[in-house]
Amino acid sequence: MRIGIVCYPTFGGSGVVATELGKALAKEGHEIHFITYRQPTRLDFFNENLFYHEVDIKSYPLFEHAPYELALASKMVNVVEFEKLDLLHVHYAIPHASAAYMAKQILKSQGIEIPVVTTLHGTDITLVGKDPNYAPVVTFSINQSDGVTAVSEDLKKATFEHFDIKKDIEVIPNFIDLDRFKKQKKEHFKRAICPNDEKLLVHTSNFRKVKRVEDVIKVFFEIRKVLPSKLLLVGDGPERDKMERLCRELGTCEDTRFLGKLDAVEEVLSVSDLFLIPSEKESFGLAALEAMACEVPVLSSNAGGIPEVNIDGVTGFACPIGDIKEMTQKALFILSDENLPGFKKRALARAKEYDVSNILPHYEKFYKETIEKTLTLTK
Ligand code: GMT
Repeated sequence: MRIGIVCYPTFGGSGVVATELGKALAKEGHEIHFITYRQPTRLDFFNENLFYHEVDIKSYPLFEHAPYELALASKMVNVVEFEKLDLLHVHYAIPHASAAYMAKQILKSQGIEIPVVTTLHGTDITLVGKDPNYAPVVTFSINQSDGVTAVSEDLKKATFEHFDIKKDIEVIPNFIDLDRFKKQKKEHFKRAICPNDEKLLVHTSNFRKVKRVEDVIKVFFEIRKVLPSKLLLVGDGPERDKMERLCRELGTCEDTRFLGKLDAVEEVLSVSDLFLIPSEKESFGLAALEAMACEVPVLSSNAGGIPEVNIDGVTGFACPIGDIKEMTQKALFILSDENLPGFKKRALARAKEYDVSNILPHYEKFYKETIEKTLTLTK
């Protein structure tokens, strides 16, 4: 198949999933055309089946905000026409689904029928999407998509709750490439950070409010009182300054390191003992899956779709949002010498279920069905 993939090119989960999906499809022989405003962060290797089309956003003194959605729709029209695409797959509804709708209508006027698949990722539904300033367009463009997928059962449920959706939504969970995300031998790194064999805790995120990074620091503050441990915070975002100040207030700076954005996050995960993800909202929690693939148990909140991935009491624990006391108790339970090996083993076993080789066929099947359905309807 010839597939156009539209996504955010940044470190965010939806962009990562879209890029990894494109790379995996290209390896299977499909021709993949990424359409976005910058080279996706994870589009980091050459494959003869991978192409990248940059959306050029022209500004003009009259525009306070350059109309990205128009430039994107125009680019989609252009790429579908000239590359003879079979399908457009847009990740994150805003503004990709509505731009795809516009592109579809323009192409229709030229006698070209292009099926559109929209994948819902989380905040496009649970936070930004349901805002009344966007909701009518989000509802309309989801209903106009030829196929809709969501990354978890919980997100599917939330979509029906928040919007008047007339379409079926197929749940296709996120996935992981276990060839890349696996425990690596990085003991020298562990010794440098934990010279006295302390336990190593890690959190990775985009440091937005919904991630509740303050809970990571508070739980660590409590754990550190009873168990020698260190904390690594990977990523960057709007809350980072505040979090650095919180560490100073609590006096945990000595045992905490802010590593910023890291490409090779699997190297850090390889030496970690516990991954913390106490989010307020989380449709899936790809970061938790990446940790589990590196044999790291997960201490999470029970928000959204996280408990579908992190099985409570098996691969870690999923605690009530903001419950520092319970999170601390459960973290200490996991980190005990007798429990840790079992949690690590089960985390890896669970991650294996999400290997890309298991999930990719679901997307391929869904594409084929959507193409057939769309073409039958328009005959
Ligand atoms: O977490 C973010 O804010 C990034 C966001 C995105 O769209 O880039 O992540 C969402 O999509 C990921 C991939 O499907 C999911 O693993 C995350 O759980 C989801 N984030 C939220 O729902 C907050």
